[in-house]
Amino acid sequence: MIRPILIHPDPRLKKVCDPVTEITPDLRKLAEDMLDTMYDAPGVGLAAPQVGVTKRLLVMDCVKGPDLPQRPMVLFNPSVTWASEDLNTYEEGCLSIPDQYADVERPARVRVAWTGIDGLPQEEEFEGLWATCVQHEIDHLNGKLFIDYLGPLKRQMITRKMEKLKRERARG
Ligand code: K1U
Ligand code: ZN
Repeated sequence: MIRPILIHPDPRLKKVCDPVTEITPDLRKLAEDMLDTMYDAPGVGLAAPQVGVTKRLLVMDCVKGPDLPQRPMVLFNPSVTWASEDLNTYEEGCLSIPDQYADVERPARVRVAWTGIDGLPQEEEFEGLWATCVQHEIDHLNGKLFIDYLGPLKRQMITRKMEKLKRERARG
C-alpha cells in the first residue's frame, strides 16, 4: 500500500523518533508499505517520520539500473557504529522536499548496526550512495533534514517554496 509522504515543513519531520521496542505485525506491514511507497516515488530511501510515524525505522534500496536485482533493506533502530574520516559530497534530494537538491558532505563510509525485520541484530559497512542514503535516513529519525546542512538563506528559500507548494496542493 502506498502511503502519502509528508512535505516539509511539518512538525513530525522535526521530531526525534522513538526506539522500536517490539517488531509487531503492524510494524512489519508499515515497513512493507514504506518499501512500496519508496519504489513508487521513486526514491532510494524512506524513513518512518516521512509517512507520519515517529518511530526509528527506515527502508532503502540503492541498487540502480533496470537489469540489476533489487535489494530492499529494512532497518529498525539503526545506529552508526563507525564513520570514516574521509568525506564524500553528494547532491542530495528528499522525497519530503520535492525537486530541491543541494551538495551535502558526509563520511564516505559508515558501519551501521540495526535490528532486522526478523528481529535479529545486523551490522554492515556501507559506501557510495548506500552510505549517503543511510546517513540521510538516520538524520530523518533524529528530526534533521538535508537542508539543515545549508546556510540559513538557502534553507529559508527552500522552506518558502515548500510552503507555497503545500498551499497549491491544498487548493487542488
Ligand atoms: O529520504 C528521502 O527523502 C529519500 C531520498 C534519499 C536520498 C537520495 C539522495 C541522496 C541521499 C538520500 C531519495 O530517494 S530522493 C530520490 C532519489 O534520489 C532517486 C530517485 C530515483 C532513483 C535514484 C535516486
Ligand atoms: Zn529525505
